[in-house]
Amino acid sequence: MGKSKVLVVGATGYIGRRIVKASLAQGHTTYVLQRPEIGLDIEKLQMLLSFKKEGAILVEGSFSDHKGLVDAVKKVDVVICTMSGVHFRSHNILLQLKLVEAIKEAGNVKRFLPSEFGMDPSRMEHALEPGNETFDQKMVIRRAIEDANVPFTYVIANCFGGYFAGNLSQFATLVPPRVKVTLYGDGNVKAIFMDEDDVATYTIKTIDDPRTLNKTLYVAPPENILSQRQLVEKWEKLIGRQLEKTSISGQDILAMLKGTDDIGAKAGLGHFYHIFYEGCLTNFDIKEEGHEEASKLYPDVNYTRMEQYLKIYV
Ligand code: NDP
Ligand code: GFR
Repeated sequence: MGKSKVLVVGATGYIGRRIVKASLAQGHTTYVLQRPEIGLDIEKLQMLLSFKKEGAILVEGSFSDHKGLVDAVKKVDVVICTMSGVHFRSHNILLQLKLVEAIKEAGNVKRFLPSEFGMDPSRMEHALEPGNETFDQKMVIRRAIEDANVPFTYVIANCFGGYFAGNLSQFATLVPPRVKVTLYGDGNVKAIFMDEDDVATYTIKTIDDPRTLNKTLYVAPPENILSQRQLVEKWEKLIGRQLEKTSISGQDILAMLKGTDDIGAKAGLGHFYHIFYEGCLTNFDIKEEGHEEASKLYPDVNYTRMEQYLKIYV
């Protein structure tokens, strides 16, 4: 049986574009949803045309056109959705319900990967508002998938390097500090930092793997399970000097969350709190819960370590 044909929905997005690239690189016939709603967004159109140059097939479709979605889904075996899920960008996770409906009606899809790619929402029932919204909505999508008996894999990608490693996990910036760094508590809580291209590679690796059918795939390679302090040490080695370190308490973060009206900042602060004070990414055993870890299933992937990932920021 040949490689699955793939449809990527949300293809011009931050992780979506990387998943299109990985799907093509791994030899899958790759369809990309071209939404008429992008209108005059020339960057999106140009990116879609660049995918076409790389061999992808553009297929018109819109969340507001059920039949069009069904027709698009009927062309493939696997559907991957990378719908945005962050407050300071458009926030449309629930639109995926229309995709689930289309997949259910089409009846041909062997695997659906909904837009997860972050923390495991099934472990975030206690999450702080308003960041909890993303997790609650992802759970609504999971229930719709499972109620419709749509085969699935949930990909838990932990922390994208671009949002959490390049900045040494500093809040409200995407670049690393060069003089002083703020640690969350003692900076020793373990998190998991991932190169986004590796997340895409593992995602495509898993779509035809029976071991992850109707399972959660955690992307948690051992050498990328690091504390913030360990991440800072890698940066200090790269720049050849120590940073001055200050510490912020969990209570201070919660006070900052309470003290701002910016919904994106509130959501982000909540996520940072769960990750760097509660250790929500590493305070459980993946195997015990019957799930799989990507670097164990696909040891041939030479995943990017954070000392490599940080080099571009020097
Ligand atoms: P983006 O913000 O890049 O958006 C992805 C795509 O969503 C867009 O390109 C667009 O698709 C589609 N989209 C957005 N609004 C609409 C709409 N109104 N109608 C139809 N489509 C829409 O998403 P990210 O890549 O940042 O996030 C993807 C997933 O990754 C989310 O689940 C998010 O929670 C998670 N994430 C995880 C992070 C981590 O650190 N682990 C960090 C950031 C996100 P199109 O290309 O068709 O225009
Ligand atoms: C780690 O898992 C996730 C991370 C997730 O499941 C969903 C969303 C995230 C990211 C968000 C992506 O945009 O966590 C925080 C947020 C990114 C963010 C970073 C938000 C506000 C900030 O000030 C910020 O500073 C780097």
